[in-house]
Amino acid sequence: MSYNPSEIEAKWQKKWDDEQAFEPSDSLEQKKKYILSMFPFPSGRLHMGHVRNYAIGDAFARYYRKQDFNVLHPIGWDAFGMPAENAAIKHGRHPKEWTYSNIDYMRKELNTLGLSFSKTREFATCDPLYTKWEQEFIIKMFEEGLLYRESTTVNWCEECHTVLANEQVEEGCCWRCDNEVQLKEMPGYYLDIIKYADDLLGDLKQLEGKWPSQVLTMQSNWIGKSQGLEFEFELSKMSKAKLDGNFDKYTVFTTRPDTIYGVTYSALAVEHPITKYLLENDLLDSDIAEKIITITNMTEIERAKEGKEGYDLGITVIHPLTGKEIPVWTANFVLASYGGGAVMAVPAHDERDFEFASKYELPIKRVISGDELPFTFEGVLENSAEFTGVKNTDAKAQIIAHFEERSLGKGTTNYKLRNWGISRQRYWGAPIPFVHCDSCGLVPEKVENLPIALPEDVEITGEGNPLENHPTWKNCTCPQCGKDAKRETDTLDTFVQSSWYQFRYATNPKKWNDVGIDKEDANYWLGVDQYIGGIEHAILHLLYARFFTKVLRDLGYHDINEPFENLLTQGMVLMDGAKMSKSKGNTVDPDALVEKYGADTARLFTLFAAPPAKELEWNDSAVEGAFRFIKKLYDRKEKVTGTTLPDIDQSTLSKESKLARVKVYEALQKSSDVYEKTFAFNTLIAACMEALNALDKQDNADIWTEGMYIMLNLLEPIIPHVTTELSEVLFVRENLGAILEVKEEVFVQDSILYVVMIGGKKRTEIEMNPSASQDEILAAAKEAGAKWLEGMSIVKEIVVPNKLVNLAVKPS
Ligand code: ANZ
Ligand code: ZN
Repeated sequence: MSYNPSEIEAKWQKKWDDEQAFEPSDSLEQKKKYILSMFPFPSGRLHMGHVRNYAIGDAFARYYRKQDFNVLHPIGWDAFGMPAENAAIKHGRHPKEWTYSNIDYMRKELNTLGLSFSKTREFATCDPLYTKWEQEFIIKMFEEGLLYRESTTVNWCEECHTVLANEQVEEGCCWRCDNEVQLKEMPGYYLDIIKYADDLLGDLKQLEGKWPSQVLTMQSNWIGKSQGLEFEFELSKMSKAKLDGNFDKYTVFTTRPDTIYGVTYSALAVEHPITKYLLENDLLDSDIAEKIITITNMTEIERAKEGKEGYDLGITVIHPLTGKEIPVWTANFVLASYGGGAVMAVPAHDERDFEFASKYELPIKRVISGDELPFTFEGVLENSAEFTGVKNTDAKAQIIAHFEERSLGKGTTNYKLRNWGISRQRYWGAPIPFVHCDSCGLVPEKVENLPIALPEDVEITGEGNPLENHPTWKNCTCPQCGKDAKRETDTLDTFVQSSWYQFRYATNPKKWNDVGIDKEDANYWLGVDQYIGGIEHAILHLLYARFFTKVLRDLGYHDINEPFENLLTQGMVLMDGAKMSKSKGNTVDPDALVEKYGADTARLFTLFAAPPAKELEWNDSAVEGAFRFIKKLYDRKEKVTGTTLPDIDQSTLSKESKLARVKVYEALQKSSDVYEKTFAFNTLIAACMEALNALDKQDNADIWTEGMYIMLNLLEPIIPHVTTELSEVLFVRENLGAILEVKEEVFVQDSILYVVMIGGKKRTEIEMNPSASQDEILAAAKEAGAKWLEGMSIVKEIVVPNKLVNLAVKPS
């Protein structure tokens, strides 16, 4: 019978389904592995990126199951979000109907890949039962002061009609639709992630060697911790008067307190309250006011592209140490949202301040000795009163202490990280469970009323927030005083759902009605032993999920510090060097691939064609090659004569059989390293291919039996259908799965093959006893190569142990 993947795969998929073969045990005693591939968004169809992600995850899950671990390998759906609403607008489908029908379709597609997922733990994040617990967490966070509502300038995408988190703005454009992002003042809900900045930064240490270092660096830069001095600039008398007594002083943050005596001007953000006051009260020249407003309307990215630009605000401040008067400007490079939105400028020692001072002819004062200006290196202070002569690296702490002693300022830490804006003005999301009451203000919904579900009868037009436009949904009573009140119509950012799903899977589904996260289950299953997903989530999802883990820990839901113990970031799937995407029309449909070659081929190809972290280039002939290998493996079942591992006497074997055995055991030896350390599945597969070729060059039935037994074991996590089928047909199944032992005797060689190179060319081979000396090897090589040495004299002799002899020659 020839290899028929569709028959074999259907048979085993049904069997696995019927037996519920991949449910973890309820017992929390056994050694465990939690293997998690990032869950998919139910866009409608699987793409090759999914196949790769899930093939990698499944290989881990099946490998550890074979080693008798209790394995949790779940799947679910990241199911809220914009595309569902776009489908509603474009095709008139209800987001809920669109989402759940996509899930049904994609679940079938996943099934045809033979992935060993737990079926009882599957959920979609739009399930009301999931929303219910998420809303509870949100309320708890509010009660703990970690969540607040505030009106601020936000990133607004007009195309998506919603606010975006800073993390979702890429080069000034919306990460989803690429539309240019605008700044807009509006109220929203924020999570105080800055409160956890130090914890998030510090714990990156624990992940070293377990996460790609590039991801750790990106997270650390994103958090962007810097230490320095915070102090206040007092406004001059004249300036206070100009500002009608509304302002006395403002705060600045500097990482270079050592340069304090070199301050020659100060600059405020265009959004700074003082700049605003001057603008709004007509205290600036109209042409300057106009230019400032132009800057206000630009995004940070646009401002950066413009080059340094600023305007004298006509006010001054007093230098805190010298008492000198300093001009105050507004400048487009000062960010409103960082360090108080104001800076002390030191043109002599900062590139940016130097450029600005040069452009506007502001004074430049050197306070660190050195050569050219700006001088941005370490050195000794000058022109700095009692600190003159101190090394600038030492002066930092001394000047901070000086400020602190005189209550002029304090040493502080600042973060680039902004608090996480979680409000979205969209329908297809989890409602933020708050109520606006005229008497009580902002009131959280009562926990017993959760979930606050979405209304189904909505009109989705793309104009405005459908919840806001719904005629009745937002009318409610205040949970506190019982008077008429209005429900919040913002919904949660979908990244909130993916921040805690790892805990939901870990919670035994028998408890899903009663708890969001079961503490004992969570403590047993987490951290995730192997997390697999795209590098595009290096900041967003991974930072939020780490943050949620810490918050939920502090709220008492579990005792885990880090959610994802080990992280593998898979590379992209490319076609002709470009990312596969619908818009480029260069996608390969996994369904068609599975239909033509079978799931095992699809899986083998994705794991063989490249190491998992590298990009994977689509290649038709590699797919063919994967298929041929599986077919050959299948066809060799005839060679197997025993039903279990035979006893083999190494001394009776032919040279070819010994070599085949070496190749088989080399593959076996590789296996645990590949699954547990290097993840280089491609090398394990290549080793199996070599072993099969070597087996083909000999005819010992025991060697075939042993070789097939071992290879079926090694390949089962990668191509589970055909290997399980063959194991069932050929072997006593119970034995398969036991940890195989590497037999060292196999590698003891009675002779070593040396390639003999003469004059740079491979000429012949010699077989040497492993104990042969260098001289003996050289002598044998010269004898075997005699005819190529005729008329030549040897100028150099090299013996590479266990490999080759190289004789360099010239005509004699
Ligand atoms: C004076 C100075 C002198 C500075 C010098 C640097 C070099 P990081 O490391 O990124 O935290 N700064 C402070 N607030 C700012 C804002 N809202 N927008 C733009 N720039 C701001 O950078 C902190 C430094 O960036 C601060 O130290 C401040 O300039 C500037 F030779 O103060 B520095
Ligand atoms: Zn009330």
